[in-house]
Amino acid sequence: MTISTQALAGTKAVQTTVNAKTWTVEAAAQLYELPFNDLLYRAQGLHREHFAAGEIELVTLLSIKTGGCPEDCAYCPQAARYHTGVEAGNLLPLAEVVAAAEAAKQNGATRFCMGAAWREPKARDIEKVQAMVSAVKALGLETCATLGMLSDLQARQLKQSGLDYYNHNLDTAPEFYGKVITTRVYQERLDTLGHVRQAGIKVCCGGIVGMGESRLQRAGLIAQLANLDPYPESVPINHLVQVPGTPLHGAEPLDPLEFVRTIAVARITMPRARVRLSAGRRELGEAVQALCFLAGANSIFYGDKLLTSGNPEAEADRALLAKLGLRTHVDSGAMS
Ligand code: SAM
Ligand code: DTB
Ligand code: SF4
Repeated sequence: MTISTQALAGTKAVQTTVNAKTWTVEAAAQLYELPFNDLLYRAQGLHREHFAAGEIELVTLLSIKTGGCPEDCAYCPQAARYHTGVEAGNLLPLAEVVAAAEAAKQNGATRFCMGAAWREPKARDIEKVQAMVSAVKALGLETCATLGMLSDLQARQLKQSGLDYYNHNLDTAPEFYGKVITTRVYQERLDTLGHVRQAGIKVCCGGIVGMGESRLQRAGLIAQLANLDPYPESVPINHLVQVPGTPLHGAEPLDPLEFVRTIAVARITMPRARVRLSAGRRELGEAVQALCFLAGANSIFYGDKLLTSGNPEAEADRALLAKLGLRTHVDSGAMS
């Protein structure tokens, strides 16, 4: 179904395809071109149609296997080939993961995401991660993992142990992808997402902006995500964290308002998804984050650390949410 929408009074008409399944890159790019206030107004309106206004989900990350990764993702401090000062470690023991999950729950997180710096897990790794997933789930937390590429069998094994979400990002538009990663192709990412979906695990899939891509390529990423059928339940939008030693360190910084626009376009094209304001919040500052919430972001990574890099202190985040009159997922009793 294609609907012609008069964007807002006083602005030019914008032809928007609202077929839940098809967003052309051009239609996503047209949203980016809207006057800033009109874009945010529209995103906030849609947000309120589908979610309780002012309710934010808190997700805590834990790196269960840090560094030493064989891949060449140009943004990533955990790739073995770059000299970033991140030391390679082994898979954490189960007890350490459970202790971190208990602390996250205590602090108010509702979802716990376990990340590993792997290209793909080995069979023996999956067994260990399965035990972690079951133990975290038993604490009453939603479970998420991000372990690299997954086979069909591995996805089913993770589902069996109680995995609710799997995070695997498309990262950027297909046209820009080869400038960022050469050790695996776009289609392999789509294949993993297919295995996850097929296994009945909810999909967490987003990308990174600020890597030197064009606006059209940002629109291309969002269109790819929105055209996944169905689109992801969770959409993490990362602002590149520039880490010394990675090839993308020193990239031209993105205008923060362009980041806000990206959140708004994600909200409009994927109205029922949890849009997560992800990496890079420390660098964005409070005012830009407030605009992101206005643009429809309703989830954050919560806790003093992302995987290897810094995140705002949990206490500072609680203060920010209070200052903005935002409630957490737990306060509002919602679990989706
Ligand atoms: N190794 C697995 C993989 O690549 O799928 C899982 C972990 S990986 C660190 C998860 C995601 O974190 C990446 O796909 C990327 O989107 C994001 N990420 C990594 N480094 C980042 C950085 N410096 N800035 C922003 N996002 C980053
Ligand atoms: C996602 O989209 N962002 C998170 C999570 N999924 C795994 C990771 C951000 C990593 C930032 C760099 C680091 O801390 O190493
Ligand atoms: Fe490895 Fe994942 Fe980092 Fe790429 S993003 S280098 S796959 S840990």
